Amino acid sequence: MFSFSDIVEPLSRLQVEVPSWAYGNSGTRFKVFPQKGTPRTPFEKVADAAQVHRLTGLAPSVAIHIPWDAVDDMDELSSYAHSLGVRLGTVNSNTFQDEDYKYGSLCHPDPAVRRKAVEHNVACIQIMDRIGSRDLKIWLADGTNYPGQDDIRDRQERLSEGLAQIYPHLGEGQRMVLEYKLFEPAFYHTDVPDWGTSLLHCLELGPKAFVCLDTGHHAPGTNIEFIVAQLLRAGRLGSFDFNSRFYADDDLMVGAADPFQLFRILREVVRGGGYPSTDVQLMLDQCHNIENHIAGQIRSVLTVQEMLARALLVDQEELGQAQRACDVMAANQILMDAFYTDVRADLADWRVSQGLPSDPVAAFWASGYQESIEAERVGGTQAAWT
Ligand code: PSV
Ligand code: MN
Repeated sequence: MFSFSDIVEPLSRLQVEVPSWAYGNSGTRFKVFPQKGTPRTPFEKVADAAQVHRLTGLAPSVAIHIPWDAVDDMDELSSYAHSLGVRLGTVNSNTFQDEDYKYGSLCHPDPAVRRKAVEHNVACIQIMDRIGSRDLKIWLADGTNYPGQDDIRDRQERLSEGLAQIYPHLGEGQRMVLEYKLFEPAFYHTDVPDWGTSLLHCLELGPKAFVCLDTGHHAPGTNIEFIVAQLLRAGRLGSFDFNSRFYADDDLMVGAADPFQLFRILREVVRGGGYPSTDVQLMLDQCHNIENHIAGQIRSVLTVQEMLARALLVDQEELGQAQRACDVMAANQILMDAFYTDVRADLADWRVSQGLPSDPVAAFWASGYQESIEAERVGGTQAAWT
């Protein structure tokens, strides 16, 4: 096993993208509990996200969602982000909150609705051009609730056609990441339910299309690290939406439910060459329904760092020897030793060496930032997931 000093260099290259929507209010279909100081504008969301980077040094970019984060002048939002030491990252399109999308977007039976969804994605690419984003993330709520409601096969054809109309708009260095999700909001079938479906569409589209893996979007018990290995083999793992789940798409703080799973996933990312390369965008996709939005984000990026550190501690050479010798016990022990290594004190020291607070969550509470936004952000409409 490596020691902490061996892994400092690769570890210090970690960048976790945070989602603008994590700073808004969110909840369940039963209740959204508003929090004091919640941003009312995309500028305020970016300001909160910048706090996460200021205190951790790990979160230099903020993913935006269109139209939630559309402002008259996107350059201004981008410059504002830069002035706070962060930048705008992935652009997420939204084809799930307009009346027209009741029966789907890119898969809708009506060509006019499909055209509208294509045009929205093209408009998102134009925003990417302005603000210098690399990735367009497409997550579709498309699907059906009842067997026979629509033709599953026709919907795949429509999807393929729609994606092919969006794809040519991607410029040099830009990519499309197609996210899959097992179910919800559709309950019978979903048009992009799994990594295989996403991958097939990406392969059809061309080299700028990649799969986005949201850790909350699988059936319970799914071996997610296997999917990671497979997509990296195919060169098509584009990004992660990290979060954690106990039951469905819970969007809880990453690592909260199963830190060992997060470790296994990150180890497979390292093993497959997905890190420290930045070709795999590590992003959070979370909702903080009951915990403070900013503190929840800080904790989450720190957890990714902590589990990545443990994953980097695995000496691949040593593990490979045990594996090739079919030494089951030794191989498993090598992995578990890395997982059980407590790196928290080393990480605190590393932060101090970088001029960062040793305990970023405590530093956030001590900074007075929360009090200041609670005092300033009075009136207006608080941002919310819906
Ligand atoms: C809905 O499940 C979802 O959480 C997807 O994971 C997207 O990434 C996100 O919303 C934002 O559109
Ligand atoms: Mn997601």
